[in-house]
Amino acid sequence: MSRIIAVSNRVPVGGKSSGGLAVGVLAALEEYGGVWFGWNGEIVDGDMPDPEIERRGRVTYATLPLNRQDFDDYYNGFSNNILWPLFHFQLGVFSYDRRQFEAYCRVNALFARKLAPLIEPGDLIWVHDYHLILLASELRRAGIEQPIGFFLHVPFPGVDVLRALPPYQAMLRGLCAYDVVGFQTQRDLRSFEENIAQQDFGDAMLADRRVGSKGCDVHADVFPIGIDVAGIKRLAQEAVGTPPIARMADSLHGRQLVIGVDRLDYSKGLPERFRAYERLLEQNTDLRGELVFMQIAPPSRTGVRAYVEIREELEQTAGNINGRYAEMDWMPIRYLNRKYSRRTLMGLLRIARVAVVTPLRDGMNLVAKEYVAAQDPENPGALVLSTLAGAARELDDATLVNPYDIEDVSEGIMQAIAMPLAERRERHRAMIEALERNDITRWRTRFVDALSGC
Ligand code: ADQ
Repeated sequence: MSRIIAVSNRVPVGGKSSGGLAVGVLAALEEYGGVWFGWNGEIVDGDMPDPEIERRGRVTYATLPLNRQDFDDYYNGFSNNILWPLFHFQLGVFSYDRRQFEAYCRVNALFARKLAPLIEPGDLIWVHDYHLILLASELRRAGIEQPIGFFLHVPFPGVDVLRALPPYQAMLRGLCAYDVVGFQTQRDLRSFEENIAQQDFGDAMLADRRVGSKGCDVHADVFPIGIDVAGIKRLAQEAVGTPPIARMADSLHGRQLVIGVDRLDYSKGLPERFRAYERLLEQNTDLRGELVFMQIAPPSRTGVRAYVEIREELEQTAGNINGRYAEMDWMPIRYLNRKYSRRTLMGLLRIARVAVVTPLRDGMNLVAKEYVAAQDPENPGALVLSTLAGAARELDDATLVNPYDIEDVSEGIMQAIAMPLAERRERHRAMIEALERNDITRWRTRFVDALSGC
């Protein structure tokens, strides 16, 4: 069995992470063992040193700090202020800075140089996400000949959107240097194919899962990320008896819990969601005092202005709604900006009667899947899910809503609250089956099989 060398921008060594990539990669690496290479979250003033190696169970972590300038320009700049909004169709947030692209190229090259000595014959290299699109070409330049695969956790934009990025050709060429390129949904794969076909690479061929043209020959396919269904079920069950979940359940005083769990990010549709909940209370006076909406949103990318702004907006909106509707013994919204252990989070999902997962765009969205897996099959809650999350493809038995349409989201929540037990059970059964068919093991196995077939 080959070793897997997973590479991602950020590696959360032994720490809690509220990011979907980390959850997926860790589950895959723990299963078969391997190396996880990337940034350790620290910032230094001098040059990037060689990676520190630390073994924990089946996973060897090889991590290094980022230089301050690279943190600003490669991480906050090109990755999170240029590629992230572009790939999430948020052109209003997107702005371009050539210096930041240069930093992106520099860090991809540096990562390749630091990683190359750790690679052994027979290894398979699996690169994750939009921060490292240029890594394969840099690794090839460093003499690495082993198969290299890339998985994009976020959506891939269509031709018209991607062309807003001045160096879009360099990014497409970067993707073509991989042996395997994986996407979350068919829609993303199609966008990639269209981009290649309309590129100036020469005549493009799209056949047999090979996307090819003069300058590109790559196995491109859809690998929707899954979850560890049985593990989450177990965690959620165990959590119910623990003090934090028991205290939380007590504090509801028999009211129904509506929950949202997302990194604090403008792509997650949080202001729209808050307003939809407000509309629900506005239009259904009988629900006032009967529901508690808890939104958990740990801050992320606090160095990027758009994230500071969305945080302020949410604090204000939550404050306004509470100010308008709260009673002495009832607070309509509980808004929490912190991380929780996986167990506590799964316990909270289990006791929630409704989950609202309404991103404006999302590659997949693991919280939607985790909510379904955490439910008691005898008395499951209902999921309100954005049609613009990749997860809507597999979870089409959720109550699907357009996240931009506040009325639609508000009606979706209402429908979920009122859903009869028999219908909740039926929908839950269908969704669990979909999750079990395509769990985290299948995601990893299919990708690694495709890579080892190269
Ligand atoms: P994210 O945008 O981070 O992931 P998501 O898929 O929902 O979004 O994953 C978040 C993960 O973090 C979940 O496993 C969740 O349980 C956990 N989490 C969230 N809040 C937390 C908290 N307060 N404390 C602890 N844990 C918390 C990116 C893409 C997604 C894609 C994933 C995986 O943007 O579209 O689904 O990668 O590919």
